[in-house]
Amino acid sequence: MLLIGGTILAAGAGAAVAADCEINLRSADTHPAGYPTVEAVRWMGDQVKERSQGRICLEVFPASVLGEEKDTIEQTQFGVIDMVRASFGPFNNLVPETQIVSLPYIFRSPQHMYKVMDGAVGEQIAEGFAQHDLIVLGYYDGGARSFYNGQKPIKSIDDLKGMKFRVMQSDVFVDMMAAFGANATPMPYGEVYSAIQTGVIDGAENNPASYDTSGHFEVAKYYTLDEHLIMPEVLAISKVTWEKLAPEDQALLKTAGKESVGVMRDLWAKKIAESEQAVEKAGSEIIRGIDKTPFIAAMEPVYAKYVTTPEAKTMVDTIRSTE
Ligand code: GTR
Repeated sequence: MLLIGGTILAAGAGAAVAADCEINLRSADTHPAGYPTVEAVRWMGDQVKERSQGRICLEVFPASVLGEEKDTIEQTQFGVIDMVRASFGPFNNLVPETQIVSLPYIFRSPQHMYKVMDGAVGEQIAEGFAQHDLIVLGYYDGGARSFYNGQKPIKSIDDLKGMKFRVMQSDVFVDMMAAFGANATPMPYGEVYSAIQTGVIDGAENNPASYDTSGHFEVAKYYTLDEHLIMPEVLAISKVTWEKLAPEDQALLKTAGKESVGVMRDLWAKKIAESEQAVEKAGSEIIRGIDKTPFIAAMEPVYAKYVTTPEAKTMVDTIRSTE
């Protein structure tokens, strides 16, 4: 966001600036147009424009055009980009408060995750983000992440032994893979397709919508619904941008951001069903109904490593006792 002659303009060369807006906000997303996260922030943009009588414009830059997630997060911290929507994964090493809710099998269901993130735990994590110059506008749904690869159907935990999977750039997931008996290769999302295609890795893990829209199903046809991670995602605005806004504009963005959460979660359920159908039609084999008990049991060392402080233990207890 730039302030030029009393008008705040979007930062960056060549940014599309709507002439009639006083404030132009740019939001980054790794997903393409049509993906629920992109459409929810677009919805928010429409609301914000309408409610500000056209003073505030918010534009989503999808498909990683502003960079890979880790870079756009950093740029948002510095105020080069105003907003970012990303998984909790790439925040794990930066905002330690995000780690507990990123542990494998911590949530029983998406509804359990919503309840936790919409309560005191979500607020505590928002304070962690704020310490790193990111103001939380809402928590989105990152679905349930599962393994996929191009070699063989994974039906039990033993099938994972020795295989190489891409994970998000987070120590939690490197430890998770070791506990599963597999090898982790952390890398940006945009590099995964060719890494599988060229055999640098055997596969990756993600939710059905990402498996579909990234095209990863084309190079990794076996998708096992082990659902090891039910992940929250975040929509955050840069503190640098935030502090330049009038309190009434901050309130407007907060409200619209919060409302966009419901829009995203509604779109999500529909998208998951569509994606599962689409990849199966394209030849993917979805392995359903596996016994998750050994997968859950194998995560004990990961919990032992990350749930050490009294605060972490309290957070785990609060999550587990949330009905
Ligand atoms: C997706 C998530 C993205 C990104 C991606 C990844 O599910 O929505 O924000 O983190 O996974 O694996 O990098």
